[in-house]
Amino acid sequence: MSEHILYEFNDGVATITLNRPDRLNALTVEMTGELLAAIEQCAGDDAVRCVVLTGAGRAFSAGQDLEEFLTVEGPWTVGEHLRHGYNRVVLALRALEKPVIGKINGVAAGAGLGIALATDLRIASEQASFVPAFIGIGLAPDSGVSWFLQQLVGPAKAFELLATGRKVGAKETLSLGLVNQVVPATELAPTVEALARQLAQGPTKGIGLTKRVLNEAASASLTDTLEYEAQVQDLAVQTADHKEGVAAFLQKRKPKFEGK
Ligand code: T3D
Repeated sequence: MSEHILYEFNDGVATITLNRPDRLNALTVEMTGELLAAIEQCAGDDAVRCVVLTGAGRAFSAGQDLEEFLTVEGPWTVGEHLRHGYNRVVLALRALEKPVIGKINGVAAGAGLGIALATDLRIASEQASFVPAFIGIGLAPDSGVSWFLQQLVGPAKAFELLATGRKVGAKETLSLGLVNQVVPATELAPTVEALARQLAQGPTKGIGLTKRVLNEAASASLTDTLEYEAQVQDLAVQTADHKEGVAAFLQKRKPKFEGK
């Protein structure tokens, strides 16, 4: 796709790699735009049934490139920069109705942490860590980090992590529920590959609708969620994969989902 955002496609799985390893995949305005374009490509291509997001080298991403941050000139405020860049990336990941696996190969900091937490599930290497780096440079959280952390670990822990900015090692990310699994570095690629393959062979529309319901439920009442689930289920029963799933169950065979 570009020098700093790599895009590969294999067997239903698109892999997007942040590729600026000498800067720990720190994100520039250009890279953020290219990342958004890669996510949009995944959304528009029916052949893509699972997405893996990772970083090249020893980091997932160190967040905003701080050298660029100092030198960016133009009419935009930082708030406008966020609205145009990271906010759109985070929302695009949440809106993408396909499973997105965060393959957390190393440190994820600042906006890089927001992007990692916007994936649907995260498999981390033992060498990975999360650094809510904002406070280290006197900033408040952005890129959704306040929202995701509060959802995942509750307000008191979220405050502790954000106000201290301390590094959270892989073991602790697992115990806090920030990642789904931690594996030795050498096991990261095969573990993610096996899971991505499994998800890519699943009922993609049903998985997408599951994500839609979870997104909505995150900020809705139980009453509203029950109603929304009922509406979404009306859509799910119309999918070919639902019909295949029921037929396969009754015929006592393995379903063959086509993602339709
Ligand atoms: O306008 C807007 O949109 C504002 C948005 C802001 C969102 C944000 O993301 S704010 C947060 C920005 N990120 C940070 O503050 C993190 C800065 N980096 C670090 O704290 C550390 O590098 C890490 C904890 C991530 C990793 O530490 P370590 O010891 O493993 O690596 P290192 O030695 O610090 O970094 C290695 C190299 O990468 C180093 O360059 P060098 O010395 O080898 O030439 C370092 O300068 C560079 N690097 C790391 N992070 C960044 C970076 N270069 C530019 N920007 C970075 N964010």
